[in-house]
Amino acid sequence: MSVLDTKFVQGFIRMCNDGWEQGWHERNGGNLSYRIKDEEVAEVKEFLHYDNEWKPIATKVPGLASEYFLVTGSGKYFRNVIIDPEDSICIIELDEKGENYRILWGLVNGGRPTSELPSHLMNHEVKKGVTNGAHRVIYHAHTTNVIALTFVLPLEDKVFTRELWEMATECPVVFPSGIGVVGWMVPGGREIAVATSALMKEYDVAIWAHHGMFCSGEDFDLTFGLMHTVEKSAEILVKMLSMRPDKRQTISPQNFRDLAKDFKVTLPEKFLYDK
Ligand code: 2HA
Ligand code: ZN
Repeated sequence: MSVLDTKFVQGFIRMCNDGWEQGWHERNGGNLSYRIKDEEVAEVKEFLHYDNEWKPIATKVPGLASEYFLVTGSGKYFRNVIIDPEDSICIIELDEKGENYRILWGLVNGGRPTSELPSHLMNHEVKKGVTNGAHRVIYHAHTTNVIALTFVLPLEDKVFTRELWEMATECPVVFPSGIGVVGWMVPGGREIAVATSALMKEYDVAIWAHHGMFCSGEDFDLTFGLMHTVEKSAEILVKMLSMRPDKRQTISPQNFRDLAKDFKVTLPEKFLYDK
């Protein structure tokens, strides 16, 4: 038994590789984090090293005090995670104030957790709160078609949500609360983390204009599936807009209401506006 043999670490590695194979992780693009369950911490505890120094997170996440996370490393390539996970990913622990972290395992050749750690942790803090602890995965990817759309659609939650819902019938069932959009901001810091985590109170998906996407979910399957569904919908929209600028026919607001009834989801009326 080792850290790498555990189911949660295997699931994390597989998700990194799945994202790489989708083409969402050029060079060191994208990052992934998982809030580890207590029983999973117990499984790996004997392999953790508690002698590394505490480092500032650059934001405060008191709601995550003393929690453990599995995260990708800053500057590491998703492409390499599957062949050398111990070099590419790490387990960190937060202090009892949620202001500092220390590395307990991984990044054996040095390095630090993802440059987007403030965004990941602030999103985790919000999602842990609003889902009663159910959400555990935060995923950032450079999804090509969603990025392309941020150059041509207005950067408004209601436009991205509605247009992406219209591109595939299952979309409103997969992301019924909709999608938030952050205008262009400098990545890597607290400011973009504050903006993103504010959207995560309402949505499971946040788009960073001209950069990529953040998704939140309960487990690796749901979170990868969410990213995949939104990006596939964006691909259909890009293809559609490439054929002609308007739609000859589409899914109507009433169609969405009928779907919501049968599939037992709540679709906020603010997205079902007349165009
Ligand atoms: O390079 O994706 O947003 C990692 C990133 C930064
Ligand atoms: Zn990025």
